[in-house]
Amino acid sequence: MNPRKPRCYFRCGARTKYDPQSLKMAWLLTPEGQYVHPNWLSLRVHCDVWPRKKRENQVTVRICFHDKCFDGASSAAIFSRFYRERIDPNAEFLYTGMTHKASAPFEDGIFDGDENAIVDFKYSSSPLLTWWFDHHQSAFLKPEDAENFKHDHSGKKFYDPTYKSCTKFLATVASERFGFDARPIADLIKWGDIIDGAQFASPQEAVGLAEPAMQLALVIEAAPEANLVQRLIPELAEIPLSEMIDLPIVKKHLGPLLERHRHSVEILRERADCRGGVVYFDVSDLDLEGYNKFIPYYLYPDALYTVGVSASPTRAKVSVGTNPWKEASAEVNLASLCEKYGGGGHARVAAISLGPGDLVRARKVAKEIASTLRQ
Ligand SMILES: [Mn+2]
Repeated sequence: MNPRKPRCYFRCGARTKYDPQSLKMAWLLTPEGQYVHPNWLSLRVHCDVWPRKKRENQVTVRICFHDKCFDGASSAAIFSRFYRERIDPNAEFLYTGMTHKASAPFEDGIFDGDENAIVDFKYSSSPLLTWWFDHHQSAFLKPEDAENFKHDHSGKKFYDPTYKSCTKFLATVASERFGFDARPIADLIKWGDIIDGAQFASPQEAVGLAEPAMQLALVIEAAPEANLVQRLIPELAEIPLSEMIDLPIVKKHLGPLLERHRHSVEILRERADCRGGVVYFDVSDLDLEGYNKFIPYYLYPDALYTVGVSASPTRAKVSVGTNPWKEASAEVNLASLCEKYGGGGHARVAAISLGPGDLVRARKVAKEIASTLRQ
């Protein structure tokens, strides 16, 4: 299949060749005789503007992915492409973004597809779950879930916390076990691994945001638009990253977000308190949850850890990270440290999500963790 040419932009049969230049200009004629602006193309996933007609016997695949995360989005994109190429070319994909919440993440009725997949997110022991790929150390909410996974013999649920990204893990498993050709999306895999594994050459590369992948990651993580990532995933599976940032729905967010990013560097410069190798900051009074997590190391290249408190309408959050350009002690495991407070994550990056009204506790926990990490 030609990866540059999506099969069908419109469910009702209108077809168009993928050409970003002409797409910007041309209005498209639907089978009902209406003209539609190409900006509406991306609404096709979660919108009733275009009536969704399920073809008879068409398999629907519900993909739950780690929301507002480049690795989560690229894992969902790669899973869709893999499924279409190796399992069922006619499947319809539905996407649900998952966020780490203080309460249970899987609501009743969430697994409503003929097949249900979770990528880059916690395991669910629901019998409705058919595919699972994750690399987070804290992948199991309860010991019973880990036990359930251990006894799963479906051959479709995969876990490996040694991978730096779910993107690379998923692409590797799909290639080795299911004959998926990952070569056309090699660039996406490379950047998924760099971004989720924080494998940047320098803090300047991570904070400068010069690469298309970095700019797209910024939009995915911070664009204030509901269901944006769901709409980007189908494109991400098909077109190069350099073209992704030219899509109108990406472009309209990019300028303001880059501006905001530069502003957040200045805010953190004012707020950061660096002592004993730990940068502590509290931005919970500002609307800054999606700040770039490398800014503290850009400002304090010699710091070993950061502990930050931030807030959004849905949660208060304590983020804990290790300077990826420094040799940190192998004994310090931030996921284990955060698990003590009900959080989790990876050995070198972890977080604790509390209820939106729990700021006092978030600050107390953050200060405790900062003093534990100080030398
Ligand atoms: Mn990940």
